[in-house]
Amino acid sequence: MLIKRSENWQESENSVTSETVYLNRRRLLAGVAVAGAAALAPSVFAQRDRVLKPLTATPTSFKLDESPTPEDAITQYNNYYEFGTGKGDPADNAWRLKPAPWSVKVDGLVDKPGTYALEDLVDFNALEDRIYRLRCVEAWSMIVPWVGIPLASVLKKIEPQSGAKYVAFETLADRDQMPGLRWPVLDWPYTEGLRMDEAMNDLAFLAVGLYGKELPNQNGAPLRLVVPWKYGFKSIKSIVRISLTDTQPATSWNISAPREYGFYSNVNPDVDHPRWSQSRERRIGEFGRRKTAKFNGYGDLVAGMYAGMDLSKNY
Ligand SMILES: Nc1nc2c(c(=O)[nH]1)N[C@H]1C(S)=C(S)[C@@H](COP(=O)(O)O)O[C@H]1N2
Ligand SMILES: [Mo]
Repeated sequence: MLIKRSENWQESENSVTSETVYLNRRRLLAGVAVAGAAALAPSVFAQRDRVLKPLTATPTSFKLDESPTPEDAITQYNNYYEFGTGKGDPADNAWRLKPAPWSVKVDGLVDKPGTYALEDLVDFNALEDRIYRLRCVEAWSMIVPWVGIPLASVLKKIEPQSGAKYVAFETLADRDQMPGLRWPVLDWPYTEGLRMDEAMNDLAFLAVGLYGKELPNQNGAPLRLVVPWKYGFKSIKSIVRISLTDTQPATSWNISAPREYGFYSNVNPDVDHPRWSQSRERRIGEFGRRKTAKFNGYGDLVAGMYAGMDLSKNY
């Protein structure tokens, strides 16, 4: 029996400390730590140790009118349960992750299976800039300037067979690097999946960077999925395996709470989470709430894939 820790998930929603106050407190603590070098925690050192390399990126049409969420909010307020369930845990603990060298196992219904070095799977000369809105199931959102490549370009490289109907993804699960694995909060390794047409959609993206630099570990280095019309948990981090299947893959959140998290998880203001409304969201760094848009505002690009489906049943 899994120990359900979903209360933690609601924390940002209901806690007295808004994420703005929280971030200010983290900044302040970091400042204090730097001022008094003796008090500097090892993790603060280690976290700053990793020099993020700049990436060359080409702008595309995927831009938004809204300004990006500040970099320190994107990198200090995270969900990455392999490093702990608190929003600050990933930034504190993910220095343990070794994102290079990195390889990805490709298997299932593909003509080019094998273990690929990251650089052989992702063409680092063809990186794009994409500014996407990310909407978390906990009702907060941010605007993230990603760097990466379309998922479709990686799928073409591994040559899916005609019987392939789904793509399954797996995160690294290494207890030496990921202290959160000691707790059975989720079914490890973290797994996610997409239907083939969703995976081939122009918006589905594999990120290797943000703000023009390599991904920080806490954001899913060195390779993470970004599916902007779906709730944040579909955007699986630190991917070590991509499998093509003919049956719908199991996903970690669905296994942990099937009534609350379905396979599709499209952003939908009309379908409430059983324990809270999905009609509004708080943009990180702002007070007050905005209305949540169906498919997170990307409906013109993705709604057609769900024509004829009852999205209150296929949530
Ligand atoms: N492996 C893994 N991927 C994950 C998660 C996780 O806990 N483990 N959390 C998900 C959730 S719930 C969200 S909202 C996003 C958060 O991404 P961010 O921390 O880069 O904002 O990552 C998703 N990907
Ligand atoms: Mo999330």
